[in-house]
Amino acid sequence: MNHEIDDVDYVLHSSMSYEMYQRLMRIRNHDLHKFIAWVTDLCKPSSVFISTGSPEDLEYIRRRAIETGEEIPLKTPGHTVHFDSPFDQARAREDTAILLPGSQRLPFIRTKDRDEGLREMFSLLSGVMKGKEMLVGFYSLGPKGSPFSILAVQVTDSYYVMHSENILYRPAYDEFVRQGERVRFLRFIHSQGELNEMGQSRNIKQRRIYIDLPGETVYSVNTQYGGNSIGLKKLALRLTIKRAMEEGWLSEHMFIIGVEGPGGRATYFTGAFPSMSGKTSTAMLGRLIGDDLAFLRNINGEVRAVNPEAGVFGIIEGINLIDDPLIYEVLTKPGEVIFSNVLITEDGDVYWNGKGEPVPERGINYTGKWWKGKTDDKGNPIPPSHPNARFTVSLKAFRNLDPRYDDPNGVVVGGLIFGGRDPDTWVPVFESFNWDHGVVTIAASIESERTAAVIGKTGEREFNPMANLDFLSVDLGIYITNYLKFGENLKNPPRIFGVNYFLRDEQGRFLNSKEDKRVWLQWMERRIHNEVGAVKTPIGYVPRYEDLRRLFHNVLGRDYGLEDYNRQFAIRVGRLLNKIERVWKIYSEVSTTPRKLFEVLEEQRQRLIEAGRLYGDPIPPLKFEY
Ligand code: SPV
Ligand code: MN
Repeated sequence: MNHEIDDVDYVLHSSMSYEMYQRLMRIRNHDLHKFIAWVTDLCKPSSVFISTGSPEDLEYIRRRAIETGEEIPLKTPGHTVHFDSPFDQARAREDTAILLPGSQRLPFIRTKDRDEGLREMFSLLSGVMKGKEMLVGFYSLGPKGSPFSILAVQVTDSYYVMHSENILYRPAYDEFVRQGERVRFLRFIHSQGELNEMGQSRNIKQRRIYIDLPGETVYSVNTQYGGNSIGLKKLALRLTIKRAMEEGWLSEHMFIIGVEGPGGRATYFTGAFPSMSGKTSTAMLGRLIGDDLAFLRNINGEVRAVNPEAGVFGIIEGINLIDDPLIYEVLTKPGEVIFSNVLITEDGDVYWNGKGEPVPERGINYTGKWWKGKTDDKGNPIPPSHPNARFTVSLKAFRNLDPRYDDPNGVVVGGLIFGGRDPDTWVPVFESFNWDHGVVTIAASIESERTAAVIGKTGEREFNPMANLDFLSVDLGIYITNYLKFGENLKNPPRIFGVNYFLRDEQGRFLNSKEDKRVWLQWMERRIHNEVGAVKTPIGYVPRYEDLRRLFHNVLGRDYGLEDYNRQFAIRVGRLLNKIERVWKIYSEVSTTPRKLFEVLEEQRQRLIEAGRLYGDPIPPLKFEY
């Protein structure tokens, strides 16, 4: 099944105005023309808008988003709110699948027979845009004209989706025109489907997100939530991971930041964390390049990274003046911001959970009229804003934007950070012995408690290698093999660090305060420049007490007690061994797991057993050699 249509030119002519036709024809790429003709023929929109990304076109989309009610303007200039259905507030794992031929299956990945999936999708999309305008946008994932970059076309019937993409991605119509026949592009087709009286997707039961790897196309229907509908974000990630495997690079769910060290130098880090586990708040502590996605390539033996995005689709809950002053500023000053699933207050402002203001008595949220004490059908309280409520804003709005955020050559990565919500196993910060050790025992071993970023019960411990499991489109073993291989040809491989902000005591109290991560970042920065030593433990290098004491003093102006150090950085032998067992079991069920992974895990197991025999469990870090 492919995008074939008999008379491309006739279909294009008859479905759009002459001006729009000419815009499309300026891109001399027959594949593109065929594709647009095919989608038009399938979805049957009443008109087509081809966006060139010009200021007028961007303004048109903003205006239509408001006129159609997809967005509601607020009193602050540039601010709008979009509401998704109460049943469409997060990524829908159950409705998302990778289409594969026949009975092919991939461990941990929802797959579906390709023919069957396409048939179902085409029937859902058939005539779905009748009476609506179909929007076509052209974007570049990554800085334009960069060896990292990948071009993409979005087709949607939602002004909100296109408005979001105009903020989040680099417009690239001109690049399509320039490259013409040479363009190879990713394709995203989205329809919000039928809407209810609140303008929300009505047929959530028929929500489907299907990823077709051979056609490099993603289809998404009967959904509006950004993570399901904004093609270039998590849907593109499935396609770019596939390309990365074919071409030997890494397409990752990571932030990119520059951490300022002594003398104002910037050392660049990427960081992978499952959603809602401290990723954005960590990113804000550095000079921002990206908060969610990264392309990493080996360029002349160095790892370099770019952000495929140009904006932030961030979690808003808990953002307040004290904890996140930089984001708070962006969300409260005039300028283009789309809020989603927050509360609109009576005076046309927004309120979200944890904003640091008294909860309003009433307002409007994704459930319609809202008042304090409102409950759902089952009697559960409805909070003013959804825990996964978001904001969409350009990177350029941030004061801490790194000057090299759009550098076509990317930045040199000094360290990769991996973290999760782990109450009882990992220490707050540690460094692997080397690339392979880090890839296997840190990155590929992430376990994290589930959060509201995905539909389902929160709090369960989930395996989430590289914080990328939800987005994998290739066999996990092959993905890990590619990671290990990537490290082989590096002259000076980046360091790999694990962090854990969520360590708790027996009473469930956090062992660290929110700002401690500033110290961990500074420690990692010094490690990369070989300016601090470390304690060698069975799981890797752990900070020395005196270094942390100094850093706590310099960074936070606070004393750091030896007792805290011993508690936080104790090596929890039993729990670490249990973790190895769980991770081992998982990988042993994946037939493509590289042997190296088991070797590295086995070495770690032996080190832990030996240390446990010598020093007991847990082991205070001072027991180990300095
Ligand atoms: C995440 O949940 O990891 C996000 C938002 O960054 S979403 O687009 O839903 O994936
Ligand atoms: Mn994310």
